[in-house]
Amino acid sequence: MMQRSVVLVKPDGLQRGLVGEIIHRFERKGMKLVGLKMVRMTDEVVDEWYAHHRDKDFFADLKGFMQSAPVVAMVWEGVEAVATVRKLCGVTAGRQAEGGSIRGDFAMSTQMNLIHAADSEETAKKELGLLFKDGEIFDYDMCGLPWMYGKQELEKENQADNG
Ligand code: FUP
Repeated sequence: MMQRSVVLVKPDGLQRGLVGEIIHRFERKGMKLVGLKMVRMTDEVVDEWYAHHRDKDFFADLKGFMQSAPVVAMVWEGVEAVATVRKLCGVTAGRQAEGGSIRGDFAMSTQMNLIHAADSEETAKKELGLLFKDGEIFDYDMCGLPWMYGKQELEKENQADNG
């Protein structure tokens, strides 16, 4: 199975009308959308999601922000999806993010940086478990796949599955 990454369009992205723009970027890149939903993040989910930030001085603000409107949660699949998605997002601090990245093009802030992306395959699995149920992740053939990757790249993924 190809790697999966979890992405959230945060409340600022929803409020600013950037949901379509953000989805479009991953689509154009050639990634496969396998899960998509709108959710309000509960206390429990935010605490787990940002467990590594729970002691930071910005945590209360971050939590309030993440719960200030729904988020749009997505799961994107592709070869090395986690790193690829992070690259498209740009670095955390919007003002420092490179032009051409989502944050670089649309964000001025570190907190209001429009988007969350899993930082490792392990985190992606944890996040997927927090927001998606069985049956909310879809397995289907993407007709454009042979035009997104070379044969050897796809064979390598299949070998990883079988071994
Ligand atoms: P990222 O992995 O890019 O989402 O970044 P971090 O895990 O470092 O931070 C998670 C979120 O905490 C950021 F999206 C915004 C918030 N944050 C702040 O509000 N202030 C900070 O100084 C650092 C992070």
